[in-house]
Amino acid sequence: MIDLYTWKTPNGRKISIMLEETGLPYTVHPVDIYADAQFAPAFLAISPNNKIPALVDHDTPDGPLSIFESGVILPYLADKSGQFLASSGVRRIRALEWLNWQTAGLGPMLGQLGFFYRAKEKTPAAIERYTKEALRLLGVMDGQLAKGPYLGGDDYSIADIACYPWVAAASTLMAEPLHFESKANIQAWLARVGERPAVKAGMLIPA
Ligand SMILES: N[C@@H](CCC(=O)N[C@@H](CS)C(=O)NCC(=O)O)C(=O)O
Repeated sequence: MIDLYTWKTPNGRKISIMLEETGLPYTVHPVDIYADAQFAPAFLAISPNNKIPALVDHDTPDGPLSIFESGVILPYLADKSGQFLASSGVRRIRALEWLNWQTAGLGPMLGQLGFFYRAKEKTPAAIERYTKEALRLLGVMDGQLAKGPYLGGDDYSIADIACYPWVAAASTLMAEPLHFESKANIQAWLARVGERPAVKAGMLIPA
């Protein structure tokens, strides 16, 4: 059994989508980051950087294993289930490239843009900087999706699972400044990924 520690954010939903996709049994433990639950000592013992998502896998040969950082949790669950990441070769490398592109680039940049975009006190230089970088990243993504249906190529993978909750949120909350209307390949990918039952279910966790 897996214990998932998560909240209603794109980073959290990457893992609930993955768990829904794999069919691995899991229990959800909501960590209300707006009430500072991420600073509770019991949670910090699992996730010392005080961020969701994190999990504990109780079903390993060496006893319970805790993992934080979605960029590590996703390949772990893929390898454990044998799904959504090739075990070796070029398909594995391509999926891991785009997974890292999300965790190191797209996620942090959209996160910063969202913060400054919604802030009551406007900081034009910050909005300009993060809008420019988000547009660049989404342009790269649209170009990649012109070459194949999924980020890693022909196969749906953990790279798509990592990107989906972020891009779905941005396309709803910041459609205009990020010019989603001109990103046909991303729009088609959003529809393709978004219609998967496991994605629909994972996006609603925690309720
Ligand atoms: N690099 C981390 C980012 C996780 C992250 O930023 N989580 C946010 C919610 S989306 C969080 O827990 N914030 C709470 C805090 O910073 O105190 C990952 O990919 O897992």
